[in-house]
Amino acid sequence: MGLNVAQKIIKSHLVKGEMIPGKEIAIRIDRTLTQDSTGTMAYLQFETLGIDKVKTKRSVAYIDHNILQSGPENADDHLYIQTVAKKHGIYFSRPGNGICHQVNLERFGVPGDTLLGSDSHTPTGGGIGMLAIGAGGLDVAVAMGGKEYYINMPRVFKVNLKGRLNSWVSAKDIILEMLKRLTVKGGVGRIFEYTGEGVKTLSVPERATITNMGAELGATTSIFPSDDVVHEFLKAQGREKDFSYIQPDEDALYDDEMEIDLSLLEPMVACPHSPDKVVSVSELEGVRVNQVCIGSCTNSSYMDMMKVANILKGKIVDENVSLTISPGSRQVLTMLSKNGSLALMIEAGARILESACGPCIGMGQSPATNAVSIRTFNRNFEGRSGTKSAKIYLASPEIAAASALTGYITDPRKLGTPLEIEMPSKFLIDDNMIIKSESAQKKVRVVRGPNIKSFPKAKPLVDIVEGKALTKVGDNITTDHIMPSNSKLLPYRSNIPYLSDYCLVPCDEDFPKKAKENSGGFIIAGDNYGQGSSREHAALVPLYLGIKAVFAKSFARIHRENLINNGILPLVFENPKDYESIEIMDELKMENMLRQVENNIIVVKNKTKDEKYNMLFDVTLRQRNMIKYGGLLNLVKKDTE
Ligand code: MIC
Ligand code: SF4
Repeated sequence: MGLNVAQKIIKSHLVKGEMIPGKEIAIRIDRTLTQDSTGTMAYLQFETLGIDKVKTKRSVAYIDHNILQSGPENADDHLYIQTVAKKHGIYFSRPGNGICHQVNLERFGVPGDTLLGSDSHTPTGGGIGMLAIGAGGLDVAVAMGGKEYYINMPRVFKVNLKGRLNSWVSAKDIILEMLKRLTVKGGVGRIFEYTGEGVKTLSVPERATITNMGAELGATTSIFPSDDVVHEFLKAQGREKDFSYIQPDEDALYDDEMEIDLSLLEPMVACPHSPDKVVSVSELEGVRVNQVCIGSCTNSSYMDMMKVANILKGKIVDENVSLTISPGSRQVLTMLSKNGSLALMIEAGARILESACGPCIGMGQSPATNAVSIRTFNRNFEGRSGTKSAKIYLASPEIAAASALTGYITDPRKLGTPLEIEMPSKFLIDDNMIIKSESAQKKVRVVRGPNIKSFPKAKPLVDIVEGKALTKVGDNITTDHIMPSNSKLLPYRSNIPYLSDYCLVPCDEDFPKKAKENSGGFIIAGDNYGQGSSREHAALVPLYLGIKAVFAKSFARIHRENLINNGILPLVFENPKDYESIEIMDELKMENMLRQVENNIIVVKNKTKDEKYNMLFDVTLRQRNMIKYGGLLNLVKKDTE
């Protein structure tokens, strides 16, 4: 039987298990990436494993998120990461070198390899045929230690691309179409594999936009084949030796299938406050825009920036719009400055920001109260920009640039003659901002600033687990709700006690107080709880607050793994109606847990209402053990004893 691309890579990395959808498998991880907002915690966890040198083919630590230095905290974290990286043979991409996913694509990604990254947009690497998966920092730490990564074998979903995009329609519109059809939970347990004649019409950066934002579908990852287009891209990056063809077999089978006719797509926009609220741009024309932000790991490639420069050329940004542009990497920024395109942007009135995440994670450029901001980013969750009342729309660079000029959401097709931008046959290659530590350097002193606190550690399961239902939230709660991140909070990613005062505050202001007063308890949630980022802090902070279990209608993949890795029970209502019965401050109790934990159903008593609920605990043996022994670190230590 023929294999598809995802199955081929999984098969060649399979350490344990069978490739049967839903069954647990373990795969070898070739490469890892971390960024600074999840990295500090990941390296603190890595250090506890007591390993001298990372055991991967290549691990890279990037600095791209926490780049505002309004106090010593971020700079201290950077110094910690830089020194810990040097000590353990990890490459270090210095601040200014670019966004991890963009730099990874340019300089490190290898078709056919596996990559595990402590960032949910790690699947960007699928644009060159890597199996690239986002995970919590602890999973990445363990992979750096040479241990396999466990997932349930995903269903591989074939997305057959037909035809080619019309002028002014862009790769962003393909992924917005996917989100429109499948929603933010449509990808849970799936890998999206793009095939068909339309694939060869898409460049690597276009493919990477699609695989990047596949994270918003909740997918395990997304992947394109490695073909001549990838070959040309790697050649232009001076990395031809990293290339190999990876194509699906002719008789490859898929678990699901859909088709997108590229020629039928229109420019589209995702409306506030969810990436799946997608409408055609024509429905929004005339909406006044106050801010336009171009960049992020979704749309900051050289090709995207060149489109923007050409749209802005010789024009001036509308007087009511603030336009910011963050090129994705130093490579992109240098090329733009050398070929004069940067000048075109500056002349048009753009505010050029550092090559980093910037406004995407609320690190500056929060919009005005009630403002409308149109962004080329991938997430528009309420409050993520730093302004709760702001309305964030997501769109292609073409729509963003056109709207910056007119001051209204604008259909780029009105700009007239289509752009013709050539993919460079040679990118500018300069890796001087990457500190290449090839071997362990035991003598390096790891510098730990005063803001770096130890992280909470889970405890083994006890027989009676009880407490109050501290809060009850609705569907699609994001990790940005559970553990908000913005310029004020990101500096404290290595200080869990500090962060604990902000946990779930966007949903329930009193949650931290209630958790502290009651020595912990439970969270009651709707569908797709924990969607969005990979931040382990959304589990570590609840652990610190004494949260013992989350009762939800369903969970997002990475967050569920993070909960289990930290010994918190992710329980799913067998009967979703029970969600309605539980009220805030009801007293809940689970008895005989040392026995119950072996079952797929755990019985919960509501002492206040004298009711019982069946909660599904559908996990693998290994996950059961993590809950029993108190999380992944304890399990790994037990395994190596
Ligand atoms: C995000 O886009 O939400 C982030 C910030 O990159 C996160 C990581 C984090 O919270 O540090 C992600 O996507 O995983
Ligand atoms: Fe950075 Fe935004 Fe990409 Fe997250 S989504 S990695 S914050 S650019």
